[in-house]
Amino acid sequence: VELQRDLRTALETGQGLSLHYQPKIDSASGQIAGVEALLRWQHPQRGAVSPVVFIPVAERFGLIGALGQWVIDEAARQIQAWRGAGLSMRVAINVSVHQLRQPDLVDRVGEILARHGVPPDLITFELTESAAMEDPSATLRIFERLAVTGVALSIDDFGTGYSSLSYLRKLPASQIKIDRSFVQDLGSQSDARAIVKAVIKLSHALGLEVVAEGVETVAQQDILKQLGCDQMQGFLFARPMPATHLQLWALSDE
Ligand code: G
Ligand code: G
Ligand code: NA
Ligand code: MN
Repeated sequence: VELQRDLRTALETGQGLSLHYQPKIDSASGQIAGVEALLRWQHPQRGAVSPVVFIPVAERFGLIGALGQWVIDEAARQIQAWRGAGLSMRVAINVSVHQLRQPDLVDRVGEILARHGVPPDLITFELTESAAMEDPSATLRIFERLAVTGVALSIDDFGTGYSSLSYLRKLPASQIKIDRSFVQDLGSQSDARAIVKAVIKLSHALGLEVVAEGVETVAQQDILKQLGCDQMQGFLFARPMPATHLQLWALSDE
């Protein structure tokens, strides 16, 4: 109860909420291909509270719509600030299935991007595979409407859900992210390698770009490169960081 009250206050004042950004690295060039925005909440008494804790609270108490909009708004503001500094950065935003169910989501996205003057192709929405599969036909309908606004769509934590080939083919997504559990086992378990290899082949056959998440070692990086993975993300390259750090990181990388 206390957390939801404090989260409500944070949303009203904007205090304590921020976005961190983790690079996605292009496998071929080694350059930054974009970033994933990750929400952070600094509670006035408790300190940092994980989104794993407060996002379910927001969902339970009807705050997820407002929280999700805060994230999109802040990401859009940041994209424009970076553009002003000569940095054109693609930003991926996580959305939960509760957010997708907000009837005005698509209109709000359009409104926020227009208000900030952000080109829609700089925005990607990430939805987990298991969330997408909760109600596949509803997800398909909303993805189709979102795609019309010009944003890109990505299937997160791929391999942990149970999507069928025919469903994947229908979704207007342009990217899948291989769940980090498979990446972790790449060096040690031959079945993980077989799965990742098959997922990359299948995704490419469907015209999808593949990102591996949770890359922590050079050995994992080498295998992923060899298997043709398009982009990588993980602590090997960079942790999620504040916008100012990301800007320095990205500009020094060029
Ligand atoms: O960055 P971290 O490990 O703390 O993220 C934990 C989880 O919270 C991840 O599953 C991540 O996708 C989720 N998460 C982070 N930011 C957001 C956000 O803005 N919206 C939603 N829905 N989930 C987020
Ligand atoms: O569920 P999602 O894929 O959005 O989760 C993002 C979370 O994964 C973030 O909280 C981020 O901190 C975490 N993360 C990013 N890279 C790595 C990594 O290399 N190893 C581990 N263990 N976690 C990572
Ligand atoms: Na994500
Ligand atoms: Mn993920």
